[in-house]
Parts: sequence; structure tokens; C-alpha cells
Amino acid sequence: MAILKILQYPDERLHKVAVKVNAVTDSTRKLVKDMAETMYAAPGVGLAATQVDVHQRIIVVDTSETNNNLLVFINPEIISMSGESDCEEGCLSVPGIYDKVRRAERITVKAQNAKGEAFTLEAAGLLAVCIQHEMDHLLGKVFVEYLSQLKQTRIRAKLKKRLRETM
Ligand code: K1U
Ligand code: ZN
Repeated sequence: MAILKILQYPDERLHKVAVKVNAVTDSTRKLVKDMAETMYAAPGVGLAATQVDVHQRIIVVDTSETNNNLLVFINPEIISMSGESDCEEGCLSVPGIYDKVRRAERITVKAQNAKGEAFTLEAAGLLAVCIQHEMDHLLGKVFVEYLSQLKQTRIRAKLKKRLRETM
């Protein structure tokens, strides 16, 4: 297994749109394992393939307290959503920035697992928020894009400054 490099906002590659996975192969499973290891090491509760510069529709999520409930979604699609929730979000690609985003409170998502089998999952609360956040990554959208232009400008400047200081 390997820990992958996570792209940092405002990297342009975070805006690429991921493509459908046509066949779940051993190399898909290797990527999923590496993504899970990267997410747990960060630490985070989710990770999209986009964030590790792989532009395929794959996300991993684990919102359990004990880090023992890894969920793998290949080609995820939200088939129903209801309610609204304003939840504080963070992002491993936007370190140190947290803000509230309005999302659906409950969703039903269909996807394939790491064996390529289709499944459907109903999610609420943090799990639902996290799946929506990761699915946005697959569309090239980062959560800060829900914030005001003023906040986005400040966040971009702050992260660029931090990047310069670490070079
Ligand atoms: O997409 C990502 O970068 C992962 C992101 C997922 C997420 C968190 C909160 C709301 C929506 C989506 C993170 O995991 S940020 C880190 C984080 O929230 C966390 C880290 C350690 C323990 C618990 C949470
Ligand atoms: Zn994120």
C-alpha cells in the first residue's frame, strides 16, 4: 500500500471532471487501498480520487469513530435526497479551512463496491454530508466554492502564502 500525495487548493487539477470506471480491476482495487491508507493517515473521513490526481469516479469514506467502517463507492450516483442541513465542512485539499455548507440531510446513493458489485445505501448526518462533499470532488468542485467570493479570495491568498512559506 502507499500514501498518495493530496492535491492542495487552488491546484487546477482539482477542477477536472472524473470519468466513469468501466471495469473494476485489480488496479482499481490497488488504488482504493492506497486511497483508504491516505485518508486514514491524513487523517480524514473521506477522499475522492480527484484529490490524488486520478480522475475516475471513485470515493472512499469512513465516518466511524473507530476507523473500521470503510465504504468504497465506485461510480456513485445519488438517486434521492431530502431535507437540508448546514454542516461545518473541512477538506484535506484545503487544510485549516472550515465553514458551513448547506447539503441534503438524507440521501440514497447507488454505486459499485471494490468487487464491482452494485449496492444502494441510505445515509444521513455526517455520512450523507461526506458522500456529497466527495461526489462534488468528482465533478471538479471544492467545498469553498459554496462560500462567498470574498471568502474564496481570502482562502486562496492564505493558502498561496502558506505554500510560498513552505517552499
Ligand atoms: O474530502 C476531503 O478532503 C475529506 C474531508 C471530508 C469531509 C469532512 C467534513 C465534512 C465534509 C467532508 C475530511 O475528512 S476533512 C478532515 C476531517 O473532517 C476530520 C479529520 C479527522 C477526524 C475527523 C474529521
Ligand atoms: Zn474535500
